Amino acid sequence: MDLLNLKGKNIVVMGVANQRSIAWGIARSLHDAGANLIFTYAGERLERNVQDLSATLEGKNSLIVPCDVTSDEDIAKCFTKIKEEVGTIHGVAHCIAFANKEDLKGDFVDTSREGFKLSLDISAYSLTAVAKAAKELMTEGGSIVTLTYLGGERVVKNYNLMGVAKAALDASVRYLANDLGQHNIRVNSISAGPIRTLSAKGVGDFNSILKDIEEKAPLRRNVTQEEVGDTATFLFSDMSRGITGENLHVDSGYHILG
Ligand code: NDP
Ligand code: N5H
Repeated sequence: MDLLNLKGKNIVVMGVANQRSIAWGIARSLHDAGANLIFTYAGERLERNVQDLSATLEGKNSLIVPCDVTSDEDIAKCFTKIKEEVGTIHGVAHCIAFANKEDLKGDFVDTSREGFKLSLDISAYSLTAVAKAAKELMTEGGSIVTLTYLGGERVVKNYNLMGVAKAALDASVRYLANDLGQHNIRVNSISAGPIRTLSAKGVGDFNSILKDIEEKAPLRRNVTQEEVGDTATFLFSDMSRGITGENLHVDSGYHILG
């Protein structure tokens, strides 16, 4: 019996920058479950990365579409192209966030208006803009999954502006779940433990953050892209059909600690 029921389902994966991306972990897990993947990327410099990575997946070539989520025009064009190519979609993995480097250190109180606007636009508002466009293509129901971090629930050193952006994202998940449930579209998030990706690069203290998890988290180890990917596959699958507006922590249990 195929409990996942993902074979041939069209899932849009947004936010593959390279092979370390959490989005790539999600893509591989969904591919193994038999889903048909559509990739979106922002910067032109990353188009080649996404092409090369998607070519490593067996089977037919994936559709790859540009989408800078700060642009309404890009989002509209992107989902129009996807509609032309595949018609119906069944899921979207939203793996996108950004904050200026200077807003990820020092005091949160020093955050600028422009930095705040940019980070909240890319990291939080984009989920709503994407959900609205995706809803039109989810004619058979669907599942939307985004990625969040513990720093949106409590103060985590240096996460600063991103913590406020994730809090907005987390609330957006609940309001979107409430709006879209009547169309059989579910909206959930995964709160991932720290994973060394391009975004995490250059973040001071990352090694000590990973070490702290190894010492204190209930599972006494860090999590991997594969583990987050498999949880996303669960959230896209029929196995999670009764779950919406939820945040699942894939963090070795670290969030339960006081
Ligand atoms: P990556 O650097 O691999 O991915 C971040 C992605 O965001 C990139 O593909 C980047 O594309 C994309 N992005 C940034 N700005 C835009 C934009 N304007 N339009 C479209 N895409 C954009 O890092 P991760 O895999 O770590 O990050 C994925 C998600 O996981 C993020 O939401 C992050 O907050 C979350 N997360 C990460 C954790 C970690 O420890 N790594 C822990 C918990 C959550 P481009 O470079 O083309 O702009
Ligand atoms: C407590 C921490 C460590 C400190 C905070 C890190 C926050 C990182 C998230 C944001 C999204 C990183 C970011 O925007 C970096 C950019 O300023 C510079 N990088 C880039 O532009 C690269 C090239 C592109 C690909 O990156 C993006 N985002 O476009 C949190 C960590 C323990 C966990 C973590 C790393 C969480 C998270 O949300 O990613």
